[in-house]
Amino acid sequence: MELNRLPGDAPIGDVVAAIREDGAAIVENFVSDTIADQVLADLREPFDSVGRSTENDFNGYTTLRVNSVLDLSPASAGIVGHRRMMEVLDAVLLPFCQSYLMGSNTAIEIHPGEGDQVLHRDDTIYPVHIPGLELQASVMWALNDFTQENGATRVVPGSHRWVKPREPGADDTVIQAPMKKGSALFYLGSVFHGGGANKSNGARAGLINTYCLGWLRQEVNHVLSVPRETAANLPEHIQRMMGYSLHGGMLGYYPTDDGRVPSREMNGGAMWGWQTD
Ligand SMILES: O=C(O)CCC(=O)C(=O)O
Repeated sequence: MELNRLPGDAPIGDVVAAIREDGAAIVENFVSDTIADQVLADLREPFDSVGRSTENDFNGYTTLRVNSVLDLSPASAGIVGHRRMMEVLDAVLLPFCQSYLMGSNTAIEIHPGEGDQVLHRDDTIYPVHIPGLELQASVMWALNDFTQENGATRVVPGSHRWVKPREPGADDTVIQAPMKKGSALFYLGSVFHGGGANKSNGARAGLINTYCLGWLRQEVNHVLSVPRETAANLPEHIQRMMGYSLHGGMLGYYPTDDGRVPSREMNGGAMWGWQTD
C-alpha cells in the first residue's frame, strides 16, 4: 500500500479528498528546489549550533531540530504561507473555525543511526478527541529527498477514523512517505505518524508546520518567539497565522490603555493593526 500522491498542480478538491481518505497525502513538487535549498542553507548554522538542544526519547538523539524557523530563514515564509497549501488547509480546518493559526514551525534533520520515532498523534496536545472534528493539520515539507532509507515519515493510514482511543498495534499498516525535495506531506492531527529510522549515509531534512483551529491555543507562542521586527516584515497572512489576529473578532483581544481594540506602533512607526476576521 502507498499513500495517495498528487502532482503539485492537482485540483485542491482532489488533494483534500486524498487527505480525508487516508488521513494523509503527498503533493509532489509543491515548492521550487530553489526555496527548499535556500531554507536548508539558512538552517545549517542553527541546526549545527542549537539543533541538539531538544534531544530526548521522543525527538531522538541523532536528530537535529530547530524551532521558530520563520525567525531563522526569511525564505521559509514561502513555505509557511504557501497559497495553495492554505487552500487545502482552508478546506480541512475552516469547517470548524473562522480562521486558523500556525501551531508549530520546526525543522527536523534526521541523521544516520536514528531509530523509528514513536508513532503518535499531533493533536494529543489538546485534551479532547472528538471523531470528525479535526483540531489541527500538519504539513511536512521535504528540504531534501525523503527516502525509505533516510527516514521518510511513517503514517498509519486510516487511523484518523479510529473512534476508540488506542495505540497502533502489530496488525496495523504503517507506510512510509518517500518524496522528492520540494514535495509536501499533509497529515491530519488525528492520524498516527512518526519520523522514520535513518539507515542511510546522509541526513533527511524537513520543515514541519502545524496549523490549529483559531480558537485553540497554539503549540508555540510565535508572538514571543519571533522578534517583532522580524514579524513586521512578513506577509500579512503569515502574521495573522502567527497570532496577530483575533478569532471571531474577540479571541486574542489585547486591551489598550484607552480601551480600544488594539493597534500598535511597530517598526519605527508603521501601524500594525490587529486584524479581525
Ligand atoms: O520527522 C518526521 O518525519 C516526523 C516528526 C514528527 O512527527 C514529530 O516530531 O512530531
